[in-house]
Amino acid sequence: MIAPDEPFLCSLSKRWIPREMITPPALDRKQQVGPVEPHYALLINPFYTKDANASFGKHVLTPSLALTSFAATTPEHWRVEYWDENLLDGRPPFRPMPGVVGITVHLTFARRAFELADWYRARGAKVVFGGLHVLSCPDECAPHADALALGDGVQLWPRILGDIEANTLQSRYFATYENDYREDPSPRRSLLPRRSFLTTTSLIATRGCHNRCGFCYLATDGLRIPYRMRHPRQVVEEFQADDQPYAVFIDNNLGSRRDYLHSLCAALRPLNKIWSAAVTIDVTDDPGLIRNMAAAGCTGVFVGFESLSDDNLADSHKKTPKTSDYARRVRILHDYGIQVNGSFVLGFDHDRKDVFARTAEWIEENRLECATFHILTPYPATPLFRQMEAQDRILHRDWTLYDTGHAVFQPKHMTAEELEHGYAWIYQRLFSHASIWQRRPDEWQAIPLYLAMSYLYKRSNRFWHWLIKHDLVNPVWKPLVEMTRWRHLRYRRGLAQHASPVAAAGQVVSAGV
Ligand code: B12
Ligand code: SF4
Repeated sequence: MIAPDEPFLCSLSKRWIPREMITPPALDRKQQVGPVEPHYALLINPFYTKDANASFGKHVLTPSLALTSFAATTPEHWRVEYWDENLLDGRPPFRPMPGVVGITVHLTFARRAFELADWYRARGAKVVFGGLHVLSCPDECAPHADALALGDGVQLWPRILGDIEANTLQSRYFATYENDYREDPSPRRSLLPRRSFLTTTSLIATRGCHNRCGFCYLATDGLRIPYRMRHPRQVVEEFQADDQPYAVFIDNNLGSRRDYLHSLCAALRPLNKIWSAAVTIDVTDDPGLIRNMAAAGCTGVFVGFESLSDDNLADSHKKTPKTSDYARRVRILHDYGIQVNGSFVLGFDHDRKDVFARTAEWIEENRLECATFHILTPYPATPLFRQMEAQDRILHRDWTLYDTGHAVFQPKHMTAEELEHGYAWIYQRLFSHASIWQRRPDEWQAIPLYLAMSYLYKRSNRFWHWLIKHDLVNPVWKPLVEMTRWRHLRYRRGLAQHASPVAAAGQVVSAGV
């Protein structure tokens, strides 16, 4: 039992974080640049500050598909390069100077995106912005770019490049997400540095979600993303083509349409590979689906529980089972050997200072292998932002701090400092030796791999930093992933022979997206 005030009785240890994980690489104003290469497009994922409380491993688990998805529509006579500043290889290239620089912009790294854009534009490149922040705050972004892509980049990118060639570039381009998703080309993963990520196979099978929680970016004003699915065959082909043992589905909610997930599992099963995905806990309404997921290689799910208070969930308009039933539902996933990475939001209006202790206790009691925490963050142009603004509770608009690791609004039943303290405490508690041990699997055969994965993921930030710096993330993790896949294949053979769940599944990568 954790005392409700325990988080506030202890002082927290200072977490180690190297400078290059909090400060972006410098952009030299006097730098000599190369000549402009007109048909060279440089695509940049800008630097963002890492949170010392969480695992650095999270940032190299799998790449965002923002850039690779529209890169696939680049005409053949263009050369394309990808640069992720978070891989700690320094600032993006400039010799030769790209004719076009495409930058994805989220609110947390908007400031860095603007700096990069100003630097490249001053040296002759055309800069195109796209991504979530462009959708929610276009007027803030516009002064820093030659063109804004508002909406689906897959439809817009070839048009924008065509207009650049014809010298008819417009300042804003619009596209919806209502097209047939099956017609999109596969993301151009060949651009990605393969050694730098645990897996380069970020897959996306669907977009949208059957929910519209008031705090989620999907509820952004004017953003309409109907639930759209790719053909399971397309997903399977992409998984095979990237030749990795493990894939991460980056869908908002792979479980929104259960009939679809059943057919996707049927298609994935023969691959003998492993994968993880984000789903809502209502997928457990259908235990047959959970069984099919396990048989198809699902080793872990990322579940947005958000809160253990029904009142908080009702306020957010999240359609979800009662929280009193969450533990039983977690057991269904565990029974089929599926690890649960629970995502929890802290600071809702019904959260009091005991929320940290209660949440940690619940996670430990139910042996969630991994948990991810977020301080409630009102993203601009969402219903939550409007509510907070109307109540005069927004503390500031420094978007860099809207990273879910800082309190940017006035919580109802505690101070902003207490909320940040509680957030740091809960991470330290869940990453502690005692908590890792308490959450070990029942099956002793699964414990060594569980411990190896947990210690690597949760207690090795210095090692992560070293791996990232030396491009060793994939070579070092791949053997562990392979071991997990073998264990899982054995588990699946057992599952096929029994009508009820069988023990000792593969304990896998503690995916913490
Ligand atoms: C993979 C992922 C990550 C990865 C990689 C992130 C990265 N930037 O490299 C990791 C695990 C590291 C990560 C970390 C975090 N993430 Co994240 N992540 C995602 C996830 C699951 C998938 C992103 C993706 O690939 N989408 C698919 C692509 C195809 O869609 P897209 O990005 O919208 O791109 C399309 C268009 O926007 C457009 N477009 C985008 N960029 C550009 C650029 C140009 C030039 C053009 C023409 C078009 C264009 O074209 C694309 C195709 O249509 C999303 C949720 C989601 N499903 O989108 C969350 C999400 C982006 N993450 C989010 C958050 C909050 C975080 C964290 C802050 C969480 C935390 N506390 O740790 C951190 C820190 C990262 C940061 N500071 O931004 C939020 C962002 C909310 C917001 N309003 O900004 C999201 C939306 C999750 C959510 N439901 O809240 N994340
Ligand atoms: S369930 Fe998750 S992805 Fe769906 S709207 Fe709510 S927060 Fe967003």
